[in-house]
Amino acid sequence: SEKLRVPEALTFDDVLLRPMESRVEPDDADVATHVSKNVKLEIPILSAAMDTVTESDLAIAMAREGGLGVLHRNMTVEETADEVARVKQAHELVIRRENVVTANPEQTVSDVDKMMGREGVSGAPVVDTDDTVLGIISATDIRPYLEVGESDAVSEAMTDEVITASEDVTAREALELMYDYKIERVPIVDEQSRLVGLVTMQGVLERREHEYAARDESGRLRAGVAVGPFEIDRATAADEAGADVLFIDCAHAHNLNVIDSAREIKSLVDADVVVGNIGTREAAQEIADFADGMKVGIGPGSICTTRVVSGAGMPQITAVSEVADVASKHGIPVIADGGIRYSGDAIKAIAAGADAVMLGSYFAGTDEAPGRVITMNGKRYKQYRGMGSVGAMKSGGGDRYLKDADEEDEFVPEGVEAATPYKGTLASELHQLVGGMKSGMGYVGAETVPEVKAAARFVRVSAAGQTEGHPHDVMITDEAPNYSPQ
Ligand code: RVP
Repeated sequence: SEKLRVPEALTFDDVLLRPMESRVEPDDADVATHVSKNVKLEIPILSAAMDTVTESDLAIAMAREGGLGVLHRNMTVEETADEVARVKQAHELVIRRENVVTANPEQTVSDVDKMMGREGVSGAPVVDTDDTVLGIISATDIRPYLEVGESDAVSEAMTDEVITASEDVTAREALELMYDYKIERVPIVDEQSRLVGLVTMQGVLERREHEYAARDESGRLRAGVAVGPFEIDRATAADEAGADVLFIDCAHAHNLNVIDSAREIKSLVDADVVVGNIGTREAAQEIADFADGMKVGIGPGSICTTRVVSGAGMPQITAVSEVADVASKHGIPVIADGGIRYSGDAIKAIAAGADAVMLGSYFAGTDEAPGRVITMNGKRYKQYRGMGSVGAMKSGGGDRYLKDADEEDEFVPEGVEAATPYKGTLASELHQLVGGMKSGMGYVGAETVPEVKAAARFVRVSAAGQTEGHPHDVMITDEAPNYSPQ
């Protein structure tokens, strides 16, 4: 029958990149990309908005490495605003006044010593009651006093010729002051010499270490936030807190009620609005007039049971390429979300037309992800669960998936709760991921993400070819950092 003349849809393991003529050395490949119309990143990687993946700690680490963390929404609107603020304020060159530890001139030296220990700082500006900077006191100033004069006043022990700078100081200028005067911290003052912030040597160095960090125009780290399709309040609160990109977080964004609401959210916020998830060209056409980005993935996630439970889904390579066909005509970036197990999958997604990729399980095992390390049978794991799992829905997973029940046994979950191997730092995981993607760029002879999208070609892989592609007929004795048998 006509109905059974069905089109074929492909996923990662069905295809390989065709090796092509190249002069591209992987080290020279440039992976910078857009995740949404107005947000460009140095690496094309996002972390999933899941409560076992992205909270502010991981989002900060992602942005420092050049990617983007998307905060999950299994929390109150106030908590979302706080989490966004934490990311935006992390690693600012100038620590703001409210976060600067200060001393007052009448305090005793031993008092200040204890306070600095408690706060984990090794120096503090000394200010009087109206915040005028009188001096600066450091552990080095204090040390001799602790032996012979610990009840002396801070005003005795402090350095009172303070080198200060104004708010518009650059990292370079601050470093020069520190070098010239052999100091480690420079108080930032207003015209009345009142303290408004502090620049520390550690802060400057940290910033230089992360030259590719994702930053907004004013130098703050970038933050992405998931918002439910009907959560106008969370969207506006996240926007006001400084979120750079809002992600409409829905399992099926080709729902016309969702699209109406997403359009309304877009009209209310300054942040870019990425709409998802979708998996077809028809869905892409429906949102092309207002979306700043399109996120693709109906059922590919490692913890996702949508395809089994609902019978619906789109294998990810086909889904990405259908959406990209439409999005590229409108200049809208595409994010491939879910199902990526290896760096090879990530570069295949880009070859199929994505501008960036989003991963959950890949990052859930890192130190920066929420949750603690658990040991089972002598191996270390971290918890990883679908946002449509019973556990996540019970703790308020929102309306991403059908949730029309109060009782646990009434939920119809579309995800599972699982554990994923413990992996160490996010930075080392990202290093492997991006390194592998650059290697792929070398094989296809493409030096940039747009070149991969335009030039890469696929070949179809048979079951025998698939087996051949993995280690075979050997017993692995030492695990590689970027490969584990599935
Ligand atoms: P993966 O990287 O394969 O672990 O997939 C992560 C993605 O899976 C998420 O970004 C999200 O789109 C999807 N997800 C999250 N929860 C669920 C679920 O419960 N079905 N799916």
